[in-house]
Amino acid sequence: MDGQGRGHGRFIRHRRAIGQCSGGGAVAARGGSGWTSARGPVHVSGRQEMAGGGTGRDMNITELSERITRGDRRALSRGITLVESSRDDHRAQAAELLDLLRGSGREALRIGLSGTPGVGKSTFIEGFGMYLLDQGKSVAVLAVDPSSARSGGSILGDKTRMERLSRAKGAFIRPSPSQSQLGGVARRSREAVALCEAAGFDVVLIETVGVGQSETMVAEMADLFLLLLAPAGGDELQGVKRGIMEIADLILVNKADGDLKSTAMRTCADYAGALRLLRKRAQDPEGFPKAMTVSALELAGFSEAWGEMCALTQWRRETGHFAARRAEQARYWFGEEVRHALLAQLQNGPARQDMAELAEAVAAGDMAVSAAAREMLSRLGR
Ligand SMILES: Nc1nc2c(ncn2[C@@H]2O[C@H](COP(=O)(O)OP(=O)(O)O)[C@@H](O)[C@H]2O)c(=O)[nH]1
Ligand SMILES: [Mg+2]
Repeated sequence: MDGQGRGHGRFIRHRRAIGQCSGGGAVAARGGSGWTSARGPVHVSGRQEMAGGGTGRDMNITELSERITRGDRRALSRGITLVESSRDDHRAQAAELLDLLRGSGREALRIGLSGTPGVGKSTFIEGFGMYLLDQGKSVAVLAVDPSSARSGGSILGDKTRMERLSRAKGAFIRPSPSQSQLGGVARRSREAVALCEAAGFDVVLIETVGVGQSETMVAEMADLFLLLLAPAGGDELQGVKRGIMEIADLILVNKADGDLKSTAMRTCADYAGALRLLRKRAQDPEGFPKAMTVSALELAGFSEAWGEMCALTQWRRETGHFAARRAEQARYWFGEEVRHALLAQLQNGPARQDMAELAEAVAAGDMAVSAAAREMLSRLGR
């Protein structure tokens, strides 16, 4: 009861802060068109700077949030570094920052992009990113890469393939954080997406390598999920996991150029057929999910693909599926955060001692497993 009362008090204080912020945010958002001309130089950060960025513990979160809302790239980078940090004090600051920015009233189109290494993700992001800039959209690129701990960041390693985009005004590229645990990377990436959104980007591209769970996690933070595939013989169609097909909104068969073009068209037809066999999803209008061909190298098929993305997004907005999905995603990440925090609590601090103690009691036959587990949970609740 006591704890609840305290929590409620904090909630009210936060709401007041957000109320103030959303007023300012709305003004900033209206000035959004002005923001385009005020774009600063692109800041590509591969370095793990101190989350405080030199200001250390005195970093003013309110000021940081205001600077992010103004589209300040350095502030955005610093904010992302802060949310990626696992230090307890940084986590608290990150939570405060995200809570303040929640009131920005801005909404980017979040696009997840997945595909196996070599399929052309980096080439596609470079070309498609430039295409979007030409359409007057600002673009942020983030990566969720479970292997980044080993490879040192997929986007950073691929920067040569994103040379133009990384230098372009209106684009922001952020390499993946160097954490090894996928869940951790994904949770923080989702917060980085929120920061980019608050900074006023029109489109946030979230890249992930097609490894195990990472697509599911990216799909849980995206409004649209694109699966990039290579032209292939019929046999390889079986190689794409059904689960991944099921979360795709658009399958893009890349490399539809030169000698590969006819193979790409056949592959595309195969996938279109396979998509039709999947169970219909409520969030899709007739004809979706769809398979199309593109050539990231020749910059072909982008306007068609973007047209489909816009059509799908518009339909989902009008039918309420867009907002419903975001609400569902918020629920999902809340659950993830709590589950993770509980596990961390079990593994650290006094709970770890309690766990060991009760495990011993169980091993010695002094307590039943279920009774010991109940005892453990009640100790956690204290
Ligand atoms: N022919 C052709 N090659 C491409 C295309 N897109 C990418 N590639 C090539 O495929 C290779 C892998 O591309 P990359 O973008 O690094 O793939 P990633 O590993 O998915 O990021 C590179 O040699 C690219 O030049 C395309 O549309 N057509
Ligand atoms: Mg790449």
